Amino acid sequence: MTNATLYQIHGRTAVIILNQPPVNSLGLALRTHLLADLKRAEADESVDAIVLASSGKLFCGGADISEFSSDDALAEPNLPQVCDALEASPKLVVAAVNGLALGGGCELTLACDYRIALPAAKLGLPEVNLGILPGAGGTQRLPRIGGVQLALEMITSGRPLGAAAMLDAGVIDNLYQDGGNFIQAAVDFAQELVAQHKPKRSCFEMSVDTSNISSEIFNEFRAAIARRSRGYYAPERCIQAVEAACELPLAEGLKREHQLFMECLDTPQARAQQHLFFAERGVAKIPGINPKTTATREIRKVAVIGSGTMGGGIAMNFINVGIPTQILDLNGEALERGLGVIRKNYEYTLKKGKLSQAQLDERMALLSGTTDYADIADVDLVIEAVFEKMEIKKQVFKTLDATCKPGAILATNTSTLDVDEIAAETSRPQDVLGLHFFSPANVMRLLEIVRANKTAPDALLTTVQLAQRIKKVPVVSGVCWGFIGNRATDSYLRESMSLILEGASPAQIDKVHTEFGMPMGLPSMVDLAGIDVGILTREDRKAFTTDLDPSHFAILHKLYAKQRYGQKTGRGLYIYEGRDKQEDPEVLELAAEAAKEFGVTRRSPEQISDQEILERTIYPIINEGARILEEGIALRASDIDIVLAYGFGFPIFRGGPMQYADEIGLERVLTALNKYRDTLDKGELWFKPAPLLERLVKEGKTFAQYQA
Ligand code: 3H9
Repeated sequence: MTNATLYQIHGRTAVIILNQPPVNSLGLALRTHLLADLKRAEADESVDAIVLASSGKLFCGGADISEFSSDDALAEPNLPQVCDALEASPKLVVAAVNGLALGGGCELTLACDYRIALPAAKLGLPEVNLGILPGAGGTQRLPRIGGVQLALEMITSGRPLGAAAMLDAGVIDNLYQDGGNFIQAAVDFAQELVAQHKPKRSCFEMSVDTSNISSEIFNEFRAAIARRSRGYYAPERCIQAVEAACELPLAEGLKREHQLFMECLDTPQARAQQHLFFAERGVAKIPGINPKTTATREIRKVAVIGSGTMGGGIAMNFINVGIPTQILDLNGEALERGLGVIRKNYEYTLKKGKLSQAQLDERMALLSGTTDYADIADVDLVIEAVFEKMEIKKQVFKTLDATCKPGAILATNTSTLDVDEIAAETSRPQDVLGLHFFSPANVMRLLEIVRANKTAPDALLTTVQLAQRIKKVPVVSGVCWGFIGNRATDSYLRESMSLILEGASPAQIDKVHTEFGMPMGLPSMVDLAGIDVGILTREDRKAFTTDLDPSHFAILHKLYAKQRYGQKTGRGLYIYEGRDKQEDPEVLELAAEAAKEFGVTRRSPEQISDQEILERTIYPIINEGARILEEGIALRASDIDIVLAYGFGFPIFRGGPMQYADEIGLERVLTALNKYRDTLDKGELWFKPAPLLERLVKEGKTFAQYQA
């Protein structure tokens, strides 16, 4: 067990070193030690300055988030008290910021008198991403030290800023670029300040400089972030806290901050966002596979089969991190086109100033194309991204089996097909798995890794770690139709379409979904993705399952027959003029026609409530999630949450469907499912509660408490 802090004396300077791996999160033990060290230094007459430093790679990851679910976060000494003590210390205190200083870590530095930093250091207040706001003085001290605009931007975006930018803003006082011993440099800096009789700089004696800001700044800021903060509770409270900093003396402002912090902390949103924080860090843990004792395979070279949008996007992930990648396409022209698209993508990023010409050249140099399988014989990983048809995929895997070196991992990017069946085409099923990227593959963070029946543990672990290297969040799924995401959301399409058949308008459904927090409603999403694409995917699914009910697809088939494919043809479930859409009476007529054909009872839109739309389209996702969990397709409920939140637009502030269900209560979900099971024509088929859901309700447990 290490000491939470280290205490050293360097001449007349006491150095307090945060020493709580992995990220120096400011739990009760660290806070207690830090405060005790501060008192010790203050009591030592031979000490005239104090340096606060870190023994790790980063300075401090902030408050211990796991304490927020108990009373420990506010147990004394709490973080606001520690920050106040640093600021009130009679001795000069210097923060030595060697790396990331986030949240409470950044707030510690703001409570010090001066800050010295390494060029790689960054300061950030990411609390808003956890559904809260900086609660240890950050909203009051940052506007005083760095100005209102900077504070608003940092606190509402949660994005950290580099040391150079913080130097320009006056938050960092000294950028140490010499490459020597940083703690010694901080000690020297502190002693220089003492020698120059520099004063302490307490925020208690500072007010926010409002001379250069418009009186409208807060409302302008509200308007500027309205789109990205739609549905979120914390961003508005962040703005109110900074507003308070401008209006109130520090002591009053800190009280207001605390009040707003507590309001945020006690919301379902804060619980949801903190749940996703830990869920994201839990996904890579695979029961039965110990990363310390399982040797992984080295991935030095990658090949992607197929040069379409998906193949190109997948390839970019690897060249972005320096892994040479070949794209294979049997059609030379398509290959050239695909390589050209990748170059254009990078040129676009260059134009936006987010990539240099040298980086672009470096990346393109790592990319090559071929039309010959013999050229990819020596790669360590192949990802097939050809047309979503089983026969074509099988042919590709037969060829890969005959061509690739032993030990190469052979992956399919299928989004729905049976990976066991694909693996069976090869003589090495232990090397076969699914890598299901989401479109656009170079942007979306989610990666479903499909573990087939015979996939070897080391092949699985290799791809999980590789996914992290290319900055994806990997979620392991078992084999079933649609894996975790497409399977869980299948009902979302089905019920939305059924509701239209029964008399709801597409706009009514869109409204309920966007109010729930989805980026767009299902009908708009269908039009954007393309009705033709939806129809083709359904044709493929027929090979995998037998229980399909054709009625809910009837309306889409009718639109497809009229070549109304959605936004791209100007008509789908809506009529489009550019991006503007209008309701189309013809769609309602087609729905009535389809309802008649399938014997579906129609109701007027007024008879279909928002509550019914919400329950019928969202609760079945939870129900299917329960089945996915019970069957062991997902390793834990939080993995399903990550897939839905990162890959399917489930609102982050709801934490994914399983967390949402835990929050509103599983009994409520079960009662609603039973109601629709008993009252709808197809109720028995589509609303039968999952046995796991029934069991958890009976036991009074949540999905989070479920252990397989
Ligand atoms: C706050 O400060 C509130 C205050 O304003 C007011 C209070 C009154 N707490 O991400 P990694 C764990 S709110 C607890 O894989 P990396 C993490 O779960 C806080 N645990 O490493 C993981 O555990 P495990 C504001 C934390 O190098 C391990 O550490 N701060 C915390 O890729 C390694 O994490 C933030 O929002 C924490 N604060 O990235 C920063 N941080 O090994 C949140 C990490 O068991 N943290 N853990 O899975 C991060 O953004 C990243 O973790 C960080 C390191 C960039 C620091």
